[in-house]
Amino acid sequence: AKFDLIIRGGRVATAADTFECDVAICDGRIAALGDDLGTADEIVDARGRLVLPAGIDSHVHLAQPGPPGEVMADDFESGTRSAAFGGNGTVLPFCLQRRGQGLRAALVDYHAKAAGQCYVDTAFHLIVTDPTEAVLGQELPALVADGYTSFKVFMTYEGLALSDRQMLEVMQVGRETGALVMVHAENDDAIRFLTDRLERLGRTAPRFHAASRPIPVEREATHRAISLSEIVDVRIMIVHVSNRGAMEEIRRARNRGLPVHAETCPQYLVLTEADLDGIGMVGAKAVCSPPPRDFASQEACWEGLRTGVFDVFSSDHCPFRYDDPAGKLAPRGRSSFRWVPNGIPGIATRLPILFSEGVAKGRIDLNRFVSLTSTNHAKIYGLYPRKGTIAVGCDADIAIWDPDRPTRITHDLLHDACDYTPYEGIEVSAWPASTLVRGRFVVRDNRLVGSKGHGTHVARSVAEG
Ligand code: DUC
Ligand code: ZN
Ligand code: ZN
Ligand code: ZN
Repeated sequence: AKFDLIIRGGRVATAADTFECDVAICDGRIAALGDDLGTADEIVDARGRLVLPAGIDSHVHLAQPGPPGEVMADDFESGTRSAAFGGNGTVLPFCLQRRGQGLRAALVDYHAKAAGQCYVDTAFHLIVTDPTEAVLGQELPALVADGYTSFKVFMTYEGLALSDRQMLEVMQVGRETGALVMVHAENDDAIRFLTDRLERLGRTAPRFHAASRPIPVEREATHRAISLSEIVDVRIMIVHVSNRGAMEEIRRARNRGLPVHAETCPQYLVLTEADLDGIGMVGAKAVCSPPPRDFASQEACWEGLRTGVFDVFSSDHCPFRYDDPAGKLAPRGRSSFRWVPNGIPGIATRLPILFSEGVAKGRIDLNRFVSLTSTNHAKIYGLYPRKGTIAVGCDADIAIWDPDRPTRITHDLLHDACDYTPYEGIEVSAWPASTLVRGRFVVRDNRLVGSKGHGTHVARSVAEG
């Protein structure tokens, strides 16, 4: 046969266009688009379905080491499996440098954990926590040249946070290499001050997590991160933006022509701080940072998705089991929210939530959905045009959606290794039924058919402006 596979009769959408056509695949790549393409070893009937670029989730944490006793729920196997069930073809997990550790050494650990385990493709970002002279002068520039073209810095968390001076030093490497610097923007001193004060008042339940990191904490740090980036003249990405105040800082910076990108996440669209309430420790299921805010903040995030303040929509999948002393019920977490592991799962629910709340409800159109969930991730993080669109020559990373498949989110649909989803019970109107990675079905009609080890690590270029 002329092709390996033809996906026939579906409605194809890219970031730019929506059209009906067949998609022919050969040797893992898209070989032709059109009608009457000829013969193939296999024909898949996609009539009545949407054929979209597979999701790229550029913000996930898998098998990330934490403080002693804390274990992340998902490793590379379960995390990439869940990603495939949620319509994703590529995920970008973080490789965390531990203090005292070199970046190369950290990468060796992560590659060992990921090797042969992945169902979808991966590409690591680095997290710089210890910017020594060797890291700044040698390791980072060499790693950017090797295709690790983005790194994250933290402005908060003991053991992770960098000083402003250190941020500037790391940003300078971004400037010199063309790499993108991702920033977790929250004011560490303010969080500590507020946390200490809450604890003195006995306000230690999970719901006080939100009060310990109010909007000004995030807005101030966002402003400062932008200012530091302006001093160095480097492109940055403000990750997991939760509210209008931080968003306005970004909008102003962009209106001044600064190269500031921004990301928001599902938790800021469909959760609020009320999800941190509940009997006992149940609110710990929604403990993430920045915390979910209020309905006005949700509306602000939708506005940012619509108007282009946000370039990307990612999950920030950072899973800890709930009913587990190595997870959300860590013993010391019962004494204070301060010790509850920060982060929530969401790698499989990101796309159905945005499709359903966004496209189906008329807040964004289908092409914007594709840019926010795939194309822009590929462009900003240096995977384009290999990934992120449907065009001849691209990797055949495709999600086939049932555009009209009302589904109630339950944890058992997600196939991760966590034991809950913060989105339990939410009704979505559509679901990605099948996911192909480089021309092979990983999930087919909601069943796992791929093999772990099909997913490969992808080197990235420095991104387009
Ligand atoms: N930041 C993240 O990006 N993920 C989880 C926790 C955090 O603070
Ligand atoms: Zn072939
Ligand atoms: Zn973060
Ligand atoms: Zn994260």
